[in-house]
Amino acid sequence: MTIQVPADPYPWPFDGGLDPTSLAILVIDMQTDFCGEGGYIDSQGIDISLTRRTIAPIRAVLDEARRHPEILVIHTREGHRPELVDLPEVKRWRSKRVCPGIGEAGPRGRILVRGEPGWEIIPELAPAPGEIVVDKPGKGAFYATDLEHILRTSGRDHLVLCGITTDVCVHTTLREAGDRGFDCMILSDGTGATQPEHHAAALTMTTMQGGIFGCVCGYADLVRAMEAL
Ligand code: C5J
Repeated sequence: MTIQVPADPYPWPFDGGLDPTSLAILVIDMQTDFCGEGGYIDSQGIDISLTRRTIAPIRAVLDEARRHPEILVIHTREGHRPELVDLPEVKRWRSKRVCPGIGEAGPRGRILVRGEPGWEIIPELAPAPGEIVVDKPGKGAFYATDLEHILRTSGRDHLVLCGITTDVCVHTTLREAGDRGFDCMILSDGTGATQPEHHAAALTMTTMQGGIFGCVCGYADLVRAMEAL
């Protein structure tokens, strides 16, 4: 039986049925700095319920994916080395314009610095033993990481993207993946942005022109499809 996810604007994957051996689930940057109390986003006065709304949907997807050992689960973390040698000066400068910037002290340690409490993945979505964690210095998960090498080596052509934020790290990764020939699907309720209109626009941009960057579905449809594997 061929199982496809009823996504918008095409049933996913585009080239046949869902195959756990070619599927990877990317959980992007579910770190305290982006969705926890005292993290980077919270320190900017932004309502973290906008990013925290993704936790339950992602958890449901992970619970089901973990029942299928052939599905590859990859978590990413945005962050910089403590010496900040991998932090471009312009990124540091921009980040300081609204609140304590990247590398500076915040309530959850130095902001977006590897090893600090704020940089950790939130406990609700902690990687399970054996799941891959990719540390990235940029917004996209392909830049300056071994993500592409891992995906190619393990034969993954079909990527599910969830995490935060829809308009920044999720969309940058989506675009990087599309140019590399991966068939991508974003979870509409498993992603979130600091401005709801940006979230909506990022999803619309994905599906325009026949699915210029991929397609979009709700987490429950993906879970149902995985249950049927
Ligand atoms: C941001 C991210 N928003 N993970 N990072 O700076 O989207």
